[in-house]
Amino acid sequence: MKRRTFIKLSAIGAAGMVLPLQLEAQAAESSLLWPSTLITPTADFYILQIGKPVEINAAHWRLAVTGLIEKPAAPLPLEDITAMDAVTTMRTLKCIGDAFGTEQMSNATWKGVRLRDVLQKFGVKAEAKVVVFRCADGYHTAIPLANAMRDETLLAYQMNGEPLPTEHGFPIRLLNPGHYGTKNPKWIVNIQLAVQHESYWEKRGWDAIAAVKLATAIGTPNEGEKIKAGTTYTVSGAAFDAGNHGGIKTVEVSVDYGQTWQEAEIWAKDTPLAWVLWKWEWQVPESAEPVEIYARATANDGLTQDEIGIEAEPVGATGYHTVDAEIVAS
Ligand SMILES: Nc1nc2c(c(=O)[nH]1)N[C@H]1C(S)=C(S)[C@@H](COP(=O)(O)O)O[C@H]1N2
Ligand SMILES: [Mo]
Repeated sequence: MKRRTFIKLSAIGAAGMVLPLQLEAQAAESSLLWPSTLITPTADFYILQIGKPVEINAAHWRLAVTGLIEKPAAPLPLEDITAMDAVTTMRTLKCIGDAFGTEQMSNATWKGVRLRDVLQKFGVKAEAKVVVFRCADGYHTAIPLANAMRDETLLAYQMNGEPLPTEHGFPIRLLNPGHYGTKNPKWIVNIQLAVQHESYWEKRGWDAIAAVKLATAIGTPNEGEKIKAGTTYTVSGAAFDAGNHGGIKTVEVSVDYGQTWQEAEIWAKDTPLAWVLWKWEWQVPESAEPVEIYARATANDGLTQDEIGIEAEPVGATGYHTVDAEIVAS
């Protein structure tokens, strides 16, 4: 979707959305920001998979748990999963292939059960090292058993208060904290305990662990945007570390090629497993000239993003997001 269409849709979506309390005050003025809401409306949430989304009939769907388990049992119908203790939480997903500015990053509120609770029904054998997810579209991916057992690792069946939409993995998808989209499989039909597994994207050269890297995205201005000289312009965006560096501490913006940095205001945040949204009021100079906007984040563990970046393939991009804009006479 093109950025401009996206902004319009977000603004419409935001009007009908229930915002967390601390955001209500900002909502009115935030329509010129991107992202403009902490929670991405479901209709605007990015969608990515190897083929077409799979339409699954919940009545016929079952979740099989197989492999190195102690207590083989019949596959679980959806009702058995939704009857378990549930967790509701905010979680941002980001694609490992997301070069800055491509917007393959969105945030939602999800409801689901702990993967650990499901695995414990079947008993995990001591020799199991990985958990393999096989999906209805032929996708398959594995995560280390230690990740699977984390408190925050969920099998989600709701997104933003509704059953998971087809595009996002109905009836069940994995939410694997700290890891890029590749490790958050949709349309799961089989969970297998195993010693090792080579996943779909690993076979094609991408990283097996896929830990999210500290990253900052500039949402406004757009690439090539014309900004009026002498006005106040709000530079805005999102920053995310998926909790891998203790969460985002500060975001800074530079309009002089990184010589000086100005601290942005973090105007919306929730858990470290969700992005933070930031904005910075820029007193645009009087002179018409090209300008390059840089943004970078510092995490709570002290790590600051580096100017020297790496390409997304194979482990996920690092470096600053930079946007070329133009100051024009008003
Ligand atoms: N079954 C299945 N799950 C999948 C994929 C896929 O191709 N098939 N793609 C993964 C990738 S690469 C990403 S970035 C996320 C995107 O999730 P979303 O479409 O809900 O945003 O789904 C992940 N889960
Ligand atoms: Mo992805």
